[in-house]
Amino acid sequence: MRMSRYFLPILKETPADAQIVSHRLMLRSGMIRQASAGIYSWLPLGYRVLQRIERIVHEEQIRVGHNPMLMPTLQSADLWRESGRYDDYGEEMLRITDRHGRDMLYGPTNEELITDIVRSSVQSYRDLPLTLYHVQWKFRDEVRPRFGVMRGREFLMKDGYNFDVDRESAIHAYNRHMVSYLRTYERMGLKAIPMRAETGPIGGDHSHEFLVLAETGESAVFFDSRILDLSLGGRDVDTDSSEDCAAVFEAWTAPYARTDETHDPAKFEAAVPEDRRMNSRAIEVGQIFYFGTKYSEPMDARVVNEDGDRVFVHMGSHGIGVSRLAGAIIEASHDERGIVWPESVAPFHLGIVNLKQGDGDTDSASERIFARAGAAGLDALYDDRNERAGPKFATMDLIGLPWRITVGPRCLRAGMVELTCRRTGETDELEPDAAIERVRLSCHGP
Ligand code: 5CA
Repeated sequence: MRMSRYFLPILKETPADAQIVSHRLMLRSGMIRQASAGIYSWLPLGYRVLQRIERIVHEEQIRVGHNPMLMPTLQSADLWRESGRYDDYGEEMLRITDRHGRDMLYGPTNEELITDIVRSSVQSYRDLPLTLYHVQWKFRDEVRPRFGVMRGREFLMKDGYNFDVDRESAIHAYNRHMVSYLRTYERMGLKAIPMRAETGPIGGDHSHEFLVLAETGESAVFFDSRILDLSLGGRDVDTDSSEDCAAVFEAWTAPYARTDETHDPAKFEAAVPEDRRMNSRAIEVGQIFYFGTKYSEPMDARVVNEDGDRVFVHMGSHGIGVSRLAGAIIEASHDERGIVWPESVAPFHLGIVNLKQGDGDTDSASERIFARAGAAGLDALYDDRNERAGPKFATMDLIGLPWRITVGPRCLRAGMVELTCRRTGETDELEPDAAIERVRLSCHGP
């Protein structure tokens, strides 16, 4: 992409109403624009990030055998009356009436709709276990939408639903989701800690939230510092094995880790030596639930089990805050100059800065690097504007691309360009092809 053709409405001033750094940086870098309270347009730069986050979520879901699909944003109120949640959900639900006077709603979540789909087509235990998911916009009429995309009214969520013949199988699904979520967040460069949680309007008695530590987070958290040493790394967990998934669950839930909603100070002190007791603020980037037959009973979703009995299916649901993650990643990764994107979710892998636009040599060298980067499978943003070096560098630093190749007349005379790493600030002089190869290796591996 050429900067001269790109819609990148950078703000010079820090927006006064943005209280936290991710919100400020998303507005300043032209990633999002508020449409109304808690509702945002995703401008080209932000949309790229959102798509990359979504893609990682899909890849990790598909990797463990979950079925991607897409349900609508608008739902009929009838299904929600069946489960009893139409009245229970309260003012957070946006209720709509269509021209025929039928009650509709903008989905805040999809337990009812998916249960309806599954109950009408799945009759036997042989069709289970089954996990279906989608990534779709949700609407919750939050009393206090704030912090930009962190607590929006309209937001993008991955929500998934497992259907199992009994509790044992559903617990495997729960633990498998824990493995898959840990992998998902690790790929985004985040340390997300599972913490025992309340279940709220989704229901059930078994739930964990995933929290990313950040000073600006909405949750207060209390945990054993040992949990910070845990990492799945590249470790291959066999997610078809309930033992392997249970082992990950045990390891990650053994150390004390709770949010203010479930925190028990006496237990904390008894379980964790003083020098390991930590408390912090954190952002909730996902939550998993096991709620047994809470929906299948009122909605009569049953299958015939091995003994020939018609039993209610056991269910759980699982959510990842896809749009919230864009903010959470910035909270976890920025400096005084702007965003520092992890390579896995960066809107472009690299920026190319031409220091002397209009000069035959720097122009042709920059064009060549731009073409080579594309051929190497790298997304590059080429700053081909007739601007001074200072503002060009400031823009690249603000939007936080992991790598920058600077093409200037002095270096070029020696056949070299500068390669700068956004995270470390380190700069090396290299031949153009070597610079591209270094970026390619870093972003895509050998
Ligand atoms: N049905 C279940 C799981 S599919 C569910 O709705 N879970 S949830 O309520 O916990 O939401 C899942 C994730 O969506 C949360 O962990 C959070 O990361 C994100 N989320 C929830 N509310 C908002 C909001 N107002 N703005 C942005 N993200 C949100």
